[in-house]
Amino acid sequence: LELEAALRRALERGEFDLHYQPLVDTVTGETVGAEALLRWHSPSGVVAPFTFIPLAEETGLIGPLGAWALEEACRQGQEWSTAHPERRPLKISVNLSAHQLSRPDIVSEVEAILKRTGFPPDQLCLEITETVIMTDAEAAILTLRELKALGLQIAIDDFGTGYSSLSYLKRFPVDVVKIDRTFTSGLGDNPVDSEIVAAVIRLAAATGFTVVAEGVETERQRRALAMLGCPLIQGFLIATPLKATDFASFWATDT
Ligand code: G
Ligand code: G
Ligand code: MN
Ligand code: NA
Repeated sequence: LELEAALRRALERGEFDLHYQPLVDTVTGETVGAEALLRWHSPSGVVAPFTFIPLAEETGLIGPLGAWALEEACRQGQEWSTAHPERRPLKISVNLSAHQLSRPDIVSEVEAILKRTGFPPDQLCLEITETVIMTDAEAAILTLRELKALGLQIAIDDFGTGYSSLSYLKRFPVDVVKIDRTFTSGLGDNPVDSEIVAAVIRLAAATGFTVVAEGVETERQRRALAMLGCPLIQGFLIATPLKATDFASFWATDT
């Protein structure tokens, strides 16, 4: 309860901000986008999301917090895009939790945020996990269709760690699949991981979604992914989640 009150106060005081982890072209290294990740600058230090997101979900505070994160990411994305009209439009990914997706007004909320910020919908990607979908599959399909109708993209995050992954790919309007880092980690020495990643990439080619490999930490993994034809990568090898100003510098120096 104390932490809940602290979270509420933190939101009022503006103690949250977003870090941005680059999403790069596996072969050229060009930065094509960023995943926005919440950070809480609490009076006693920086708090990582895995400690406060679950609580924010339990208490419903994820509603206003998630809406703030989405609006801030779109505002920032629009600021970067207008500052660099000569560059390839930057994609911004934002995580959406189960609770957020099941809010009855989520679609109009996202629509309003896109309108207010002026961020082009086709540059926004919303990341959801397989678990989110499982909670109420039929309702989730409807909501995702409505969100996609706004012109944005949907990514399945942590792909391969939930249940019935393949049936979801068939039934859900998915644009991007993010291969979980537990599969990326074995690339180069674990043949099973290589086969799994290769299978997802083949499936993507046949089904029309794009693939991001998460958690790329070594040059060996990057090379393996390039060989397998994985178009996009994200991970500590390229960059950790960066402060907005640091991401802007990173983006500016890659081409
Ligand atoms: O940055 P870190 O690895 O600590 O993030 C852990 C998890 O917290 C992410 O994988 C993501 O699922 C969740 N998360 C981070 N930022 C947000 C956000 O803005 N909204 C939601 N709903 N979840 C987030
Ligand atoms: O669940 P989600 O994919 O949204 O989580 C993203 C989180 O994963 C980021 O907050 C980041 O801290 C973490 N992450 C990003 N790249 C790497 C990596 O290369 N290795 C590890 N171990 N974690 C990573
Ligand atoms: Mn994510
Ligand atoms: Na993930």
